[in-house]
Amino acid sequence: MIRESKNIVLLGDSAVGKTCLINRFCADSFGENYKPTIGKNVTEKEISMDVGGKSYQMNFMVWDIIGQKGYRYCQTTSFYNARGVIMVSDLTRKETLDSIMNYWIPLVLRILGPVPMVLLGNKSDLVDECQYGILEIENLANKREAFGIGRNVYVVSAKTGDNVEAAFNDLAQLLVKNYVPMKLDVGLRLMEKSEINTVKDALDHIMADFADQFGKMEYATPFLQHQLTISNVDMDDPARGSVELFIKNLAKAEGLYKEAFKSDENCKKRQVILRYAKD
Ligand SMILES: Nc1nc2c(ncn2[C@@H]2O[C@H](COP(=O)(O)OP(=O)(O)OP(=O)(O)O)[C@@H](O)[C@H]2O)c(=O)[nH]1
Ligand SMILES: [Mg+2]
Repeated sequence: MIRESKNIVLLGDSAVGKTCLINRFCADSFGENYKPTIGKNVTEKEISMDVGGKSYQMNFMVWDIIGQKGYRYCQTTSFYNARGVIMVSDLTRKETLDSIMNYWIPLVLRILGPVPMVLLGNKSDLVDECQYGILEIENLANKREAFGIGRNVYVVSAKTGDNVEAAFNDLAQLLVKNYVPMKLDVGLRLMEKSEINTVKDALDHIMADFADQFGKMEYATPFLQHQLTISNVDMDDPARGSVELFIKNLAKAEGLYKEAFKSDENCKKRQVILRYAKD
């Protein structure tokens, strides 16, 4: 018996069903209520399998991260040492397939390189609403040679559970069969001043900076979540006033475990970042 432990991450636009797929795979459950993921959550799952006549016990650490576009720096800090990727699109919204190519794959290539990957079209239970099928996902997967190892595609449903286990197991097999060296040169590089155009960019930068100082995004997530809620921040379209309040509330929370001067300094730095935003 060979024991392995691997970090994998699910990526894809908001509301494609990443959290539901993880709940289905790890806990065999499903909920209709949509609660956007902010920051990062980690779930563990053990799977056993045979590869090339050897039996493996794989400890999967499944990472669930913020899917909203525009939070590139939070996304980067959340998945930069993952070893495999599950790319998720929503069969009822064609634009979620397009953004795999336009947004998610370029981000993965930059941060991780060509790691093992499977591509999913989720919500296959909504038969009448599907805008595309497995062929379109296959076409995408075959488009560029270099963007991932494997690139098998599945049409799945987190709701019924159809094909969910098969897809995760496929990635597990890819991870056992392929040794991919870790890219060592990537860490958090915060945005240049010129890259901060919108309040959303500034919020992205501030959250990533907070998580970086905290240690890890998964530990920072409950704090960020709470402070965003009490500051009334709308992640889709954050208002400047709410982000100002968020900065103050973060500093208050940081004051509980950091020296006062450090939380003041952070507060001032983040106010400057927000001032770069032009909208
Ligand atoms: N019918 C159907 N609905 C689904 C399926 N998977 C997810 N949903 C619904 O889609 C919505 C979004 O699901 P989530 O898993 O929260 O989406 P997400 O990708 O984690 O979204 P973010 O955290 O914002 O990035 C929820 O209302 C789910 O109930 C599915 O297979 N079939
Ligand atoms: Mg989610």
